[in-house]
Amino acid sequence: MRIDVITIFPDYLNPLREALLGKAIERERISVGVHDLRDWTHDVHRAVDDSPYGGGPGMVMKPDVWGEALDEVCGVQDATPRLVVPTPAGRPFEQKTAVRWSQDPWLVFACGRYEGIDQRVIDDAATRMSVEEVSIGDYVLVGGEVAALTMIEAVVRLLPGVLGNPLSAEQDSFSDGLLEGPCYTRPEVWRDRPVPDVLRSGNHAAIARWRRDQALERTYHRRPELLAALPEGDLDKADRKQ
Ligand code: 6GU
Repeated sequence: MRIDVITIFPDYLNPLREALLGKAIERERISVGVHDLRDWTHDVHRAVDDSPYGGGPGMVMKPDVWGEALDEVCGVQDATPRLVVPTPAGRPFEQKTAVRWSQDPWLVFACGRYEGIDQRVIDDAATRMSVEEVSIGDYVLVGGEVAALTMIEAVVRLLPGVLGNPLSAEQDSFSDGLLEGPCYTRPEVWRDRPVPDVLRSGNHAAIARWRRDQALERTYHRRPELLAALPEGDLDKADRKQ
C-alpha cells in the first residue's frame, strides 16, 4: 500500500517511522510520502490560508495551493488514490472503515488546519477520485495530522504480514461487535489478586464461555449502544442469561 500525507507540519507525522508502522515501511509492506503543503505556494510569505467569505472567526485554507498539491501528489501514478480529508465535520471513522481502506492500493491524506479547507478543493477532487471527509470522534483537534496518524495506524495493522500474529486483528475489540474482556499473565497471584480460576482450568469450552460473558458484561456497562446495535442472531441463548 502507498500512503501520502499533505500537511503544513510534516514533522507531526514523524511517529509514522516508529514501531509497527516503521517496521511496515522497512519491510516494504507500505511506502509513505509526507509532503509540505507550503512547497506549492508561490508568494514570499508562503501563505496557505485566508479569511473566510461571509465573515467569522478563524482562517480557511486556500484552494489554489491545495489544488496544485493534490494535482501533483495524486497525479504521479496511472491509478487514482482514495483521498481522505480528516475533519471533525466528517463521517465517523470506524473499524469497518479501516477494514475497507485496508483493501486499497493507495491512500492520500489531506490534513487541514485552521477552520478547514475551501470546500471547492474537496468538490473538485471528488470529480476525479473517491473522497471521504472523516472524523475520529466527537471532540475537536487543532488539525488533521493526529487524526491521520490514528487512521493510518488502524489501517496498516490490518495489512497481511504487519502484525506478528494475524489472529490478533481477528480478535480485536469490535471485530465481533463487542469490547474485549480483561486479560492476565504470570504471576498467578499478584498483590493478593489471583488470576481467575477458569483461565487455569484447561477447559477450553469453559474459557471461551467465560471470555464471551466478560466481553458482554464490559460492553453492557461501558458501551451499551454497541449491544443494542448487534445484528439479530448475534446473541445466543447462553449470552442472554448474562
Ligand atoms: Cl479528523 N480533525 C480534527 N481537526 N479534529 C477532529 C477530527 C479530525 N476528528 C475529531 N476531531
